[in-house]
This record gives sequence, structure tokens and C-alpha cells, in this order.
Amino acid sequence: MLLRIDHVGIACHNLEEKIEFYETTFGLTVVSREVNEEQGVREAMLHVADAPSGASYVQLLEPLHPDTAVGKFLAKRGEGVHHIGYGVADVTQALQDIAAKGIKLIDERPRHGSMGASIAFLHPKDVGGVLTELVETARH
Ligand code: CMX
Ligand code: CO
Repeated sequence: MLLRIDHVGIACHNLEEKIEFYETTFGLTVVSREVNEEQGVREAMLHVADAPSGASYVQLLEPLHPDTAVGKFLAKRGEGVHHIGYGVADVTQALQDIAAKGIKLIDERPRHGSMGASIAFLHPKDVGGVLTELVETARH
């Protein structure tokens, strides 16, 4: 069901500072910057690698407000890995298959993610403490 690691989501206080860090330290390149009001984030995708099943990224996340998923995470745990995003071919189908196994979904149906992707989250409590995102890349 999982095609690749699409991205690792990293929570930070200052997006511009962290972009600069990933550029200088690892030589990564920003391929997209977006504000996603629904997810409560200002974010950047930095390209890491290409695989036959698609590309992989680092997703840097700064909260738009303290009372958001990433804002609450930062207050409780500080900066660090926030979630893992896995590539899937069909996010609606994957959600249906995963729900049938009794795993709690955060999103019953897909939402809009970075770069036109369809995304959905699974609850960390049912995935061994890992907030897990499914990503269906936009078709071009
Ligand atoms: N990873 C692992 N566990 C997490 C977590 C994370 N990122 N965020 C919260 N939790 C845990 C908390 O530690 C807490 O555990 P305890 O009950 O043991 O203390 C529990 O989940 C509840 O946490 P909370 O602070 O009360 O937060 P909420 O329940 O309000 O929200 C969650 C948690 C996961 C449902 C919410 O963050 C969410 O809906 N996330 C999905 C959306 C999202 O993260 N969007 C931003 C990224 C967008 C993108 O990638 O494009
Ligand atoms: Co993500």
C-alpha cells in the first residue's frame, strides 16, 4: 500500500531560519512554499530525492497560530519531527482499507496538501505514537 516516504514533517518556530539551515547544512532546495489555512501552517517543501514511485521531501512547518496542530505540538514537545508522510496511489482507497483494520482516522476523507496533493492523517495513538499522513501526489 505504501509506495515511498513522501516526506518527513518537521515542526519549527521560524520557517525562514530552518529553510536556511537545511539549505546550508544539507544543500537541499526549496521547491514549494505555501500557507495552508485549513492545516494552520506556513510551510516549505525541500526536495531530497527522486524514486520511481515519486519524489521525497523534507516538509518544514511553522504554525500560523498557537492553537493549531503544529502550534500545540511545539508548546508541548518543542521543535522536532512532527509526522511522517507516506506516498499512496489512491488515498481514498487507502483510508478505507486502513479504517477497516480498526485504526482511527483523523480525516475520514482527503484534504488539500502541499503542491496539490490529496492528504489524510491517521491518529498517532493507533500508530504507535507516530502521526501518519497518507499522500496522493497531484496528477499532472
Ligand atoms: N505525533 C505524535 N503524537 C502526537 C502528535 C504528533 N505530531 N501531536 C499530538 N500527539 C499526541 C499528544 O502527545 C497527546 O498525547 P497524550 O494524550 O498522551 O498527551 C495526544 O496526541 C493529543 O494531543 P493534543 O496536544 O491534545 O492535540 P489534539 O488531540 O488536539 O491534536 C492531532 C492531535 C494529532 C489529532 C492533531 O495534531 C491533528 O489533527 N493533526 C493532523 C493535522 C496536522 O498535523 N496538520 C499539520 C501538517 C499539515 C501537512 O503535513 O501538510
Ligand atoms: Co505533511
